[in-house]
Amino acid sequence: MADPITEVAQQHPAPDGVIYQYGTAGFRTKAEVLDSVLTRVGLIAALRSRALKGKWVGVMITASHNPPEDNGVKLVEPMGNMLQEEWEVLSTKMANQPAGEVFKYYKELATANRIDLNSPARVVVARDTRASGARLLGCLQDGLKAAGAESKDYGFLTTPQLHYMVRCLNTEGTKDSYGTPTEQGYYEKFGVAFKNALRGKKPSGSLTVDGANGVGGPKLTELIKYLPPKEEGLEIFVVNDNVIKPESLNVDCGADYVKTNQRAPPTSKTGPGDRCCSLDGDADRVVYYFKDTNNVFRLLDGDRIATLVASFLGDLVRQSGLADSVTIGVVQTAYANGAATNYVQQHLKLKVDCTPTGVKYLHHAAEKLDVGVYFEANGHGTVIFSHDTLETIATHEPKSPGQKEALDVLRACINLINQAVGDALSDFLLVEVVLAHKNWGPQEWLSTYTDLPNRLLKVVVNDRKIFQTTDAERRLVKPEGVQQQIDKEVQKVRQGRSFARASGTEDAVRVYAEAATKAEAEDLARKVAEIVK
Ligand code: NG1
Ligand code: ZN
Repeated sequence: MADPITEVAQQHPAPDGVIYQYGTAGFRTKAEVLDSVLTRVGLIAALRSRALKGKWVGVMITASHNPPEDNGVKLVEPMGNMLQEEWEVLSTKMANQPAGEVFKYYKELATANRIDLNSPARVVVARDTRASGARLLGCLQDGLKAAGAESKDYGFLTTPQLHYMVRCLNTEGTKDSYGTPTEQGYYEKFGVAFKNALRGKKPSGSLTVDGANGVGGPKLTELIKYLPPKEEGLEIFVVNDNVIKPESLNVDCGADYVKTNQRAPPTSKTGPGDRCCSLDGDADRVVYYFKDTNNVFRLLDGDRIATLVASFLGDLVRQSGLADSVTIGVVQTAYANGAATNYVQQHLKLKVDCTPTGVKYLHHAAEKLDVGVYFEANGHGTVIFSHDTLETIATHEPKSPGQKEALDVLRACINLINQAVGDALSDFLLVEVVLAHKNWGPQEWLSTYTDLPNRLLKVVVNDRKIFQTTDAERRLVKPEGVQQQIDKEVQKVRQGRSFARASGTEDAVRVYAEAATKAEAEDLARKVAEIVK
């Protein structure tokens, strides 16, 4: 009889000819070819937990903003961070082993990483609302069982909720305890923090939240029960929350639709000045938008959230009397609008770091700062505070009632921010707190700076792997000569900036261009797309 691991690998064979890769967001592709991957991710998760002396690691089954027929899976480290890069490589190798080789590779990994295969392994699992989720969960559990891992299934959760659970489970009962590892614990923590951060300020009007017909909708409906009643707090309308019809997930709604098409979901019925935001399919991304008085759609994307939050935290730090001991920095990618970068550097006078695309790079750069505000333009991000900074803020003695007031808000904001990972629910509550304190509506927020017109294009090429970049993906080193051609086009337009890079999640090259006018930005993007084609 075969050993249990070979047996499950053979029960869930990989289809011929498919090559898998653990990319910026884990494994992600058509759900129908993912069974074998899930089983092997079960094996890897067990090994990863054992390598970490039995700490809980997480497995999230989701394909975020991708279409309903896709699915994916990503691993979560014990503190709620994304999987270590070295293990991404091992996961890719495991996913591509022939079934007969899986057990051998499993043992090889154990030997190479000095893992005792009889030691405990603990894995927590959750999934989004995709139709394929239940089947893929079964494949994952087969892998976990074969590897002898203890597992905890939270059912449906947003991705950030799963990250939260992992961090809570590993810090339970310690001085770094992050919260109670239950859904209720999550809602209570963020509900209390929201109330404390508002400190009696009432957000103006209401907020309409588009749940992308994904898991974020019902989870937000639950969270609302833990927020202050609408008379004292924020009135929230949840729309596009149809999870009974999984084929509607991310279709004509959600953060990616809004950001890519620069328009509200067609079902949107809000009037001028009404605040709206859209989550993505697993609720780790959020973008805001509204119609101005001329009924023109206005987007407030991740860059805007970063600038709003950085400016607010900067004020609180100063008003608390902490300006000399705590510095704030903003981390962006090349997709950040040039006007946002300029605003942070020139107006807020804060440092900006630029990293390659992918939250793990931003998170890593933000970890080096006292307070690191990081957001991708698409609305994926959060704020993290260093250990020393948390200590400084916790122990600071205010010298006036004004300082105390600011310090109390700052401390509440720290609790309101999901520091494990970008979390659309926690992010939008934070935005609402900032707007309430500043007494701003979306128009005031938009008026802080004017975005440079820009265009993002997806170019299908023969082989995207030949496109190699440097300088945080802002310049191509290969294919040779291509960057020089791009530079030539960029120089022809005013305030021009453009770059091309291979997508990490789709089989395409993305071209970004911005310029002083819409026409120039569109033209530049088209020219650069022609060059890379
Ligand atoms: P790729 O496909 O590598 O551009 C996209 C997003 C990223 C990030 C990842 C993971 C853009 C331009 N790119 O990456 O920001 O969110 O997906 O979800 O939005
Ligand atoms: Zn997502």
